[in-house]
Amino acid sequence: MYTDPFRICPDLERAVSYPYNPLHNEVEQEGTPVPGRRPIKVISSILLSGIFVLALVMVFLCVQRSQEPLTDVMERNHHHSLPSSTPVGVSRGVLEGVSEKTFRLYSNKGGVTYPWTQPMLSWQRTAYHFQPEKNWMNDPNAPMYYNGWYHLFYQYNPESAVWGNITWGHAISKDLINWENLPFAMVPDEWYDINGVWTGSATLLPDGSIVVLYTGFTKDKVQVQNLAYPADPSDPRLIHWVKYPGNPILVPPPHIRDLDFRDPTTAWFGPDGHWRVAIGSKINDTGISLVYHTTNFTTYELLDGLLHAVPETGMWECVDFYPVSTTEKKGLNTSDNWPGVKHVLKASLDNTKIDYYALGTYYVENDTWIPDNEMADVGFGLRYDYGKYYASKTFYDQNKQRRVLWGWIGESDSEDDDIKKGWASVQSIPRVVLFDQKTRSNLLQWPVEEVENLRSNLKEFNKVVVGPGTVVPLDVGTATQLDISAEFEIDGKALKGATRDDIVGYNCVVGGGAAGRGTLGPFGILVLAEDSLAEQTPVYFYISKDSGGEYRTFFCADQSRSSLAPHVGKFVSGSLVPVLEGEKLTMRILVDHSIVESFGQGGRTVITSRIYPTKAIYESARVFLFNNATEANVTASLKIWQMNSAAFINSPPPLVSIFIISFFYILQLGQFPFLF
Ligand code: DQQ
Repeated sequence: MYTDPFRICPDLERAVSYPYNPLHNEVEQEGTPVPGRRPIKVISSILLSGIFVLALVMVFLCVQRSQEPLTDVMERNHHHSLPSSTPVGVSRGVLEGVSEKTFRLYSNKGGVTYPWTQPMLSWQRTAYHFQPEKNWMNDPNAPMYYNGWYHLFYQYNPESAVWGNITWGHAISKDLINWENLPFAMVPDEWYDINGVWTGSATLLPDGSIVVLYTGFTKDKVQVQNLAYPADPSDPRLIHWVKYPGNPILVPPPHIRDLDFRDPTTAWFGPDGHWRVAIGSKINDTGISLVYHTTNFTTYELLDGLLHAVPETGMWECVDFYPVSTTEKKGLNTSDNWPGVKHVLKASLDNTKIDYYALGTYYVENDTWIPDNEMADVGFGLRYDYGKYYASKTFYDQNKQRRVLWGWIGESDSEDDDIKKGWASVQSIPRVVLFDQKTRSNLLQWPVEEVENLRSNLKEFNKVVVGPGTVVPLDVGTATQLDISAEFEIDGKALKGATRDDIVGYNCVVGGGAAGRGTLGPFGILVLAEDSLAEQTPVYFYISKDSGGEYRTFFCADQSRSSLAPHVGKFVSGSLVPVLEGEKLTMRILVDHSIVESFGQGGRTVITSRIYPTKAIYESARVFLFNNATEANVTASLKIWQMNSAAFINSPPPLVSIFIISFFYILQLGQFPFLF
């Protein structure tokens, strides 16, 4: 059975002796071959050998493809161009009523903005983040675990590296890290989604069946909600999908504009026997979440009240709503609700392209949600990620009792550059989400444990002292695929002596980045830095005192010197990070070519940086410790692993599948499926 593509190679090793043993034994035991069976044996041997050789070749090709040098993939993509009617650099998505999909800052310059070479662009492609082989991708859709496989669907443009023609791409994985790409799950081919099969979510019903609700953009440019389900639920790979013939199942209600009604959530079940689904919208400039009740997923009742609304936050895209346990370190199913459970409400803000969340209490009797802290309501308070991260979605992984968060990491280079490299966007490393039982005021996000299987060649650095205004190179070899875990202690005398004035009013964005010097920071790690430090991406802490004399710690990432190319996004991002009494300062950084995901204090504050170096690439990329504080010594201990590349294979064509299936059938049962 072709069930686990990532174990193809070990199985091939076993195959060398196993299929031929029974024939050999039969002759040995009985002395002479069985009369009358020789023709079948001959035919089957020839067939088996043929299949074996073909399967070997196909598997080899399949695996080869996944390991194909990226420059070759680039070469193939290089000739790809936009449909002639699609000018480069125009706004994308806004006319259709969704958030801007182009990085506008540098996309309307009318030409390639930097003399990128193919090796430079090839290097940008990630090695262990999920991305399709080519073209445009945005939101993660309907993530789920079903019959042994993790499924990820994603917004995809099969024709180009810019947003448009939105189709559902589909990939499956055994471990959320190594992926097999499958045929498109849904394409825009019905009047109710002909202008785009937009974002949606999956709900696993108690009887094991799956329903998917998604937004379709109709032929008349109206956002409607549609229902879809697997054509063959016994297929764990869920290859074929059926759109419900009665679609659309929801159209915008009278008080909602046609362009402000999208992205249905995973449904949750209430004690009254009704399922609830939330859908994002806005009224004037107030972002809202509508709630519908249903018992059958084909007919719905809109509630008069709203789950929640926040003035001046604009359209809410990709609303997510789920419970978190305040007592246990495990995830909850979306319908779980009992005393002590808190609910997370997340909205992706069309106006700012930021994912905001808040913790609060859900009242199932009237389907409303109230934030714990009104001053930090959705749209004003906590963000999942202070870098490039949008349109995220969680799912409950019943396989490991955890809630897993996916997020779309878009580009911050120009469209011309995306077209040249042939692809745009990646998905973040999936993160486990937990309520922070220590602070009780934020979530913790942490890369799924499976990513640690890619670790190799650990290098440890113990108690390295970094003096004020110095950098210390860390010899880790090639530094473009790393998992870095670091701990920092700051000189206690300097900490005590810090005056309030020289550090007051600090925040990551206006604090001068990693070059702005205070008594107690910044200090941290330079990743993707080349020897002269002309290109570097600092990830760092900065400690300040607030007006009451309390220490406040910031966790920041500075992209301002990340690239010598002028026309790419160079932001300084980050935020406050809670540090409790007795805690050391800790950070974890995943470096994967042009993506750097940084987790401060166990995932209390997270920053994703999308960077485009020109020199700090391949063997020239290095790692340094740095301390730009004026007075404090910092002591750092680090573990740094090289990260292997994940496998990403494309689904073999049907004929190849037959050979491979036959091959594995023979391996497992010792006989050819069609002859005996
Ligand atoms: N992306 C989808 C919409 C969603 C937006 C369209 C968020 O359904 O609102 O590609 O990025």
